[in-house]
Amino acid sequence: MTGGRGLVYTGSMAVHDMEATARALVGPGKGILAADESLPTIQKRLNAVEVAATEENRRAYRQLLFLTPELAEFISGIILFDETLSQKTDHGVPFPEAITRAGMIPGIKVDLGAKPLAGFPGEKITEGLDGLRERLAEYSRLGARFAKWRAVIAITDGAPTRFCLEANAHALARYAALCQEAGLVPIVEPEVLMDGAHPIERHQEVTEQAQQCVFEALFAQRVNLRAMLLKPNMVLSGKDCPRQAGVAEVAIATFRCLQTTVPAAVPGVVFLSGGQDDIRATEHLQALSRFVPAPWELSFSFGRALQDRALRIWRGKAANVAAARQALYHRASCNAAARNGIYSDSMDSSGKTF
Ligand code: 5MM
Repeated sequence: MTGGRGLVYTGSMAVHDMEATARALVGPGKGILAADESLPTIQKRLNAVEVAATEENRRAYRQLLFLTPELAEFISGIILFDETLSQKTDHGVPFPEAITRAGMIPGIKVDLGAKPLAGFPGEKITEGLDGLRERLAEYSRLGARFAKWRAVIAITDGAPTRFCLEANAHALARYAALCQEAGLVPIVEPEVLMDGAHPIERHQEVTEQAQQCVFEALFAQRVNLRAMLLKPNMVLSGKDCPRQAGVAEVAIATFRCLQTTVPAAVPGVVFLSGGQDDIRATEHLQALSRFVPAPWELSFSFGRALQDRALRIWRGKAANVAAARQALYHRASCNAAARNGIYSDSMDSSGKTF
């Protein structure tokens, strides 16, 4: 079977199914929960609330998130880490199946992390292409229907270099092409970090360059733009910049960047939160909704901005699971409302502990 732009279908899902999955992931009022922390990252997150990062605690924490009642009202899909894809609920149901039964779509992070880029001190390249075709076939067999790969771009005086942007874009496009060959929808994530003292204008300039490189590479490598999602950073002032841009300014800079770089064929843009305060991330999403209807759906694929409060409530105690789930449900509902342009401060100032 062949699809748009001559793609040959060899996986378990036809091209039109991938396009339908991509659209479902950005369906009305829904966004994605990123729960794909790698081992070092989940260790950091669990240790921060004084929980040991054992395999069982990682499983228990992910179970808390995934089995949150009615989460599918606001969450379309969940990104898992390799280990999690093979783990099971207390009742022995594999997580991908439990997520599907709950009405959400399971996905998988397939990159192997950002490593130092040889010859370019301070810059990083994301690895994981070797053997990826085989890993994707296995992930698909285990139930994943979409995938994610994150490139990490830092801003310093001399960085990012054009070489770093192009090398990461090339890898993102190689990954995306392999995903589509396997019938998985690729989420393409070029993250320009908010670390640094740069003004918002510099973040906008670099984000625009990074996204331009990504779409040039995707086009060159014949990726079907209708069967993928872009996961970008919002355009922000550097964390240590003395002047912090306001909410409206962030929304305008972020939208202008997308307008300049993202073809209309892409069904959706799902923002990462990148270490922003969770409520501020929701406010930014709400401010971006003023640009709707845009050529693409504007939604979220937050990790920390959805999970942080739930994690801090849980602290590894079974007695706290219900309250932690309420906190996750609440943040998901706020971000879904923000997508629809109907979030208001009052949703977060109702006196609840979360
Ligand atoms: C959940 O964190 C993801 C995995 O990070 P590591 O590979 O560093 O462990 C990360 O890619 C995440 O999906 C995105 O950055 C979005 O999460 P945030 O917290 O930025 O919204």
